[in-house]
Amino acid sequence: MRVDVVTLFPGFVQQCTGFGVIGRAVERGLLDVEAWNPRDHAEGAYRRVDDTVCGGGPGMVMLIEPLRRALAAARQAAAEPARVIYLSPQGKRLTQDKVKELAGLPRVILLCGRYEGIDERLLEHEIDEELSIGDYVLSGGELAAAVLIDAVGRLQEGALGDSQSAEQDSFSDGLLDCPHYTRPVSHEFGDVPAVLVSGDHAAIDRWRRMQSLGRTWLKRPDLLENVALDEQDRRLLDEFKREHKGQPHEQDH
Ligand code: 4GT
Repeated sequence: MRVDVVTLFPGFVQQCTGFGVIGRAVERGLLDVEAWNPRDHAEGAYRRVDDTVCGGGPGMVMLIEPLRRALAAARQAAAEPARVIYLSPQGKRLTQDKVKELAGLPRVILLCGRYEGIDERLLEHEIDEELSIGDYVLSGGELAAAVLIDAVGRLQEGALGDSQSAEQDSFSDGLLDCPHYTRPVSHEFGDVPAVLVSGDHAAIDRWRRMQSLGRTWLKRPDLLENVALDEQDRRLLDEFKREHKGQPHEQDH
């Protein structure tokens, strides 16, 4: 998959994709991340990319033309059609379902805003989709772009060492992940749950499913409204709730 990022800080985006799973995906050619700087497409000795807000008020707004030309250069750099995405707090929330959809595309172009944002007319003419990574304000779209690249990059075929690890992620089936343990089995902080060292794989699968259901019920009950639980799931969740009775809740709801 190819990701082009239109940003005033190309170095920031490149640095963000140099480590761990994503760094390896880039090295293996599973993911190609290219950055385009609107300043390289700006005019005049000062290469202006912004101007004052029409109507008055504080801050600056990114100019149409440098962005338009940077976007055109990015589009022309590869043959595949690209979905153009603007990252902003006004966008639809990025979810794992959306991440899966984007990970299946050959190409996306991410537009990063700075200052007060981008002239609305450029967005109306050039943007296919507007996405937000959450209900908070950042000083620029670059971190949001890096989040999106990480989330879609790790889903590229061959990016994760264990082919199963993406399917076991939180949210991949609409539920939170189960707890994980490693050695030592016995520790001052407590023991690893006995079932996990029992060698009984069916029992381990059941326990993990029960923990996923139970933790989702405890920590993110809103997620449970959007998953269809079968008979077995309902039994496991009921069992979790029974065992959980009397224990302190980790979060109020
Ligand atoms: C938040 C998000 C984002 C910003 C988000 C335009 C100028 C937007 C600064 C930019 N803040 N971008 N993508 N929650 N700030 O996704």
